[in-house]
Amino acid sequence: MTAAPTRAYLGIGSNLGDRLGYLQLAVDGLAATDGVTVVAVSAVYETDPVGPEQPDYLNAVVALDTTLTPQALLAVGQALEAEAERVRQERFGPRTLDVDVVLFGDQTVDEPDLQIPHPRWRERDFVLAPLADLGYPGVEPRDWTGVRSTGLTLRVP
Ligand code: GSY
Repeated sequence: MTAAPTRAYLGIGSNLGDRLGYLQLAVDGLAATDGVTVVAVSAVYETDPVGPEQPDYLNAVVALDTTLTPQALLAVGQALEAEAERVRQERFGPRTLDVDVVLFGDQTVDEPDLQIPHPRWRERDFVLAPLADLGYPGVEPRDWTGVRSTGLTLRVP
């Protein structure tokens, strides 16, 4: 018997190089992962950086159903970051690809390397705007700060 899948929401962001290409790499990689079904991908937003001075980000949120554990899903995200040749330098600094497990059903995780729900998701308009776009319950569209529509979209394979 297989476990019932859990609906999870992953934030993806890029502010170096081919930003849209790296976001698409993340969506494609998630869709190709055993135990993951990509359900929907939000619109792509251009967002002011939160953290040290650095280029603007492209951000989106991926809704998926998964039979993986939160830790295994985190590992998938980290492998995709590595595939995008992300170099870990400054904390909160620029990156080719960031994949964050923001929400995982109604589960909470509090481990050194993984906190779910993401501790700052309710303060981050670059996460809330895409979640509102996906119709996430309790997140209503409003005037977001530092978040601009781009008209760009990501393919769901
Ligand atoms: O936490 C995700 C990486 N990140 C971002 C981001 O994705 N978007 C914006 N706008 N600012 C950010 N600062 C960090 S760190």
